[in-house]
Amino acid sequence: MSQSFAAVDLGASSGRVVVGRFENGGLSLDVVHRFPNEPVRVGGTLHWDILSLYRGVVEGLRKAGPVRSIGIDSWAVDYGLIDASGALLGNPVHYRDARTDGVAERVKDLYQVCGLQKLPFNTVYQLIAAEPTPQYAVAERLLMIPDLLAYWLTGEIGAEYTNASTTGLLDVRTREWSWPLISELGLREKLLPPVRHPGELIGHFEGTPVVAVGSHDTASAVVAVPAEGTGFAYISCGTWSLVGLELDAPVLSEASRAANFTNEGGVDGTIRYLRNVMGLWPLQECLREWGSPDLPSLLAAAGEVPALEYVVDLDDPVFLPPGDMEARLRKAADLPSGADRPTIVRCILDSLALAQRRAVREARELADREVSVVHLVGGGALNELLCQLTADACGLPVLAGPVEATAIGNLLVQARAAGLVPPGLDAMRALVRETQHIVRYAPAGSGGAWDAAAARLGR
Ligand code: LFR
Repeated sequence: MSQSFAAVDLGASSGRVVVGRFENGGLSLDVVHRFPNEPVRVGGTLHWDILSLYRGVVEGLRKAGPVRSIGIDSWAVDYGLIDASGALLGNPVHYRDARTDGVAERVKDLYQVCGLQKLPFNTVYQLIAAEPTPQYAVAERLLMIPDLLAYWLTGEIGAEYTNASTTGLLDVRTREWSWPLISELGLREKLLPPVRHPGELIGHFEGTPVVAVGSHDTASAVVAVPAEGTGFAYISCGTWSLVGLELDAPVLSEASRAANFTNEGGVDGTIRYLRNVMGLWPLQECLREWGSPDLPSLLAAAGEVPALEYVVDLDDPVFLPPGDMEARLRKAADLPSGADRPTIVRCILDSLALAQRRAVREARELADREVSVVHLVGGGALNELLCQLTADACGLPVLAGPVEATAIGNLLVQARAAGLVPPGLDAMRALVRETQHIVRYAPAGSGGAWDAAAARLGR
């Protein structure tokens, strides 16, 4: 029987179908299809082009050939509404759209129920913004993006747990929908489908099983963090940097709420205790504005720029929306008008390393956890300058890789459901350690310059 599995992994700027082959204790990956994910602004609203994503998924699955199963993950919080006939009611709205501006401020604090960082785009705030629309009035079900794609592939409806945990409507203690909160907010209970868990069979696509994985991309990425034991922090670094710890139970203290830490649901009942740090988004936006210049030479030049001369607070929501990123950075960092692109890139990376350091430090204090190493997974692991700066800023070794953590986590959960990998996160992580390329960055310097830069930002 084939030992191959297909991971559908949708990111904010592209989607991929990755085939993973488990053989002789090894795991080999083959990216069989890549397709763009280009948001579309229509009538003043920023949407995901969900049908083009679905086409990419189906084309990729055809290219993948025969596999034992299929798993789907994507970014979190966004959803589609379907009517009683199963038809999609409009294109899903992008979490960076302005429709949620000011909504969170109108809603009571939900931390004790859902344990989530207050981000303006959490599903709950999007739903409250959508409530007055005719689409909402006739909606029968809400399906998160991976659940919507799984529905189109299989005809089956459900809400995968790790992604449901990002909605703000799931009770962080019971791990079920919080019906009291849902009715208190005046939302319709019926919208929310039954919760399903990673490893469960969803249905079939052309005869191939579709299996629930950690359908929140960050949940899958954390599965593939090649850590040993519990004394580690992780950074899942791509468009966002998700910086935090893996815990057995949520931290719901007032200090944790005030520090805006999230308790998202992980695979195998773990809690992903983390903060959303702005990540590589400002760099990606600058590169887009600059017409996609060669990144390696830009990073090499940024490496020559003096360290920490210009830093910004990347946790500032001013950097959330798309467009005009260079102008926003210049203003926030008070950059001289002659500052060139390498200086801007250096400002972004120094600021990102600082924000990551802050999140690692706060997470360990708030959760009272010893941390001796930082694992940095995802596309950011390819950025050597960022990895070194992160090690220096944190004063801890950074183990960078795997780059494909999300797809690997997706594949591992499927392989485990098929009986190819033993139970437990440790077994999956051992397999990642044995089969994937990981680079160690030792911290350099005393950390004094980072303390001073943090003090300049008042953080
Ligand atoms: C990362 C991610 C984050 C989530 C953000 C928006 O891709 O899934 O975890 O907060 O995208 O959905």
